[in-house]
Amino acid sequence: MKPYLLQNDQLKELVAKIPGWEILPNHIEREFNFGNFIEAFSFMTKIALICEKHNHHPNWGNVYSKVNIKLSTHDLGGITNLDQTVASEINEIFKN
Ligand code: H2B
Repeated sequence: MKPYLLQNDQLKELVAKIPGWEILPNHIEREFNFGNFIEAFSFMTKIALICEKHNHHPNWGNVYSKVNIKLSTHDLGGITNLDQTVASEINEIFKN
């Protein structure tokens, strides 16, 4: 998938497309809460596989049962369709 920067109208629509994610000027961000560290880390290992598949990697952090994920496309300096795709796939894993 070739990444392209999302335009203002596309960024407005993003809110509805990736529920739970905050749309900021240069990145999107969501915090996930789990019952314990093992659940949080297991979620991160699933995400790592998605990221490798898309060659697109998060800026993220984990403190015990919380996982904070920031996505942006460094190569293009903003939020792209690739960030949207990875965020959607992360939301899907979180639901299941
Ligand atoms: N991840 C993210 N989030 N943004 C990028 O621009 C990016 C990446 N670029 N992962 C990729 C790797 C690029 O640097 C390598 C060389 O393919």
